[in-house]
Amino acid sequence: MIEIAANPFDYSFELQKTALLIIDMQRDFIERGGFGETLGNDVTRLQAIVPTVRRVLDAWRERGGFVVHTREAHRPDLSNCPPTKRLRGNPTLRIGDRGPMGRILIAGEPGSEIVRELAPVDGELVIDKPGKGAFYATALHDELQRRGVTHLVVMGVTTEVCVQTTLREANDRGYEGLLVEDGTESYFPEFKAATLAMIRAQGAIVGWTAPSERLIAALRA
Ligand code: C5J
Repeated sequence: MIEIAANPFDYSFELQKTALLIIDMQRDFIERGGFGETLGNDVTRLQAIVPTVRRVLDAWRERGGFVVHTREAHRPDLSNCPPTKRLRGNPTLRIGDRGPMGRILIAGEPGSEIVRELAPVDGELVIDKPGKGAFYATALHDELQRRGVTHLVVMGVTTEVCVQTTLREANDRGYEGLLVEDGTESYFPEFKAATLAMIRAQGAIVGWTAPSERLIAALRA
């Protein structure tokens, strides 16, 4: 059993029953010319967490833990992208439009790939998801159940959109979720802070949060 001092109280997990779930660390959100930037956001905020996510990933891999990566990626014919999602807001390029890294948020396009530093390796599961939550319209729950996973350690972007939605979906399905505080980021610092507070409020109503250094120290102890 691995135990870390987390918020609002200690979080314990068995490595064999826990997945490291890395949400949407894709070029489309993190690099210039992708979806995040077309919406008018400063992507450097998200780039800044890549080394931290990599440090946790390295420690997790060293212990032989199971890793799941998600990508927000739609079918090329957009049949799993509701028009309401595509038409929302006023981006310079919409989902499916061609940008500098290929078609925006479309599976198989360069922009939908996970950033090079965090690229999946053999044995890690990659889930393409059409929604914000990683459980919606994907095989994630079945894949986790098949492996006996009960706990999820979560990182990725963006904190208040796909990360928070996934943590709430996980909570409803009975998983114990921990969000790595400096392993997640938002284009809006105030939204990140509010999300961390909401997750751990009321006695971990959605889940726990903890800084990466505590998780890494516990993994390497
Ligand atoms: C967004 C995500 N922000 N991965 N997607 O649209 O959080």
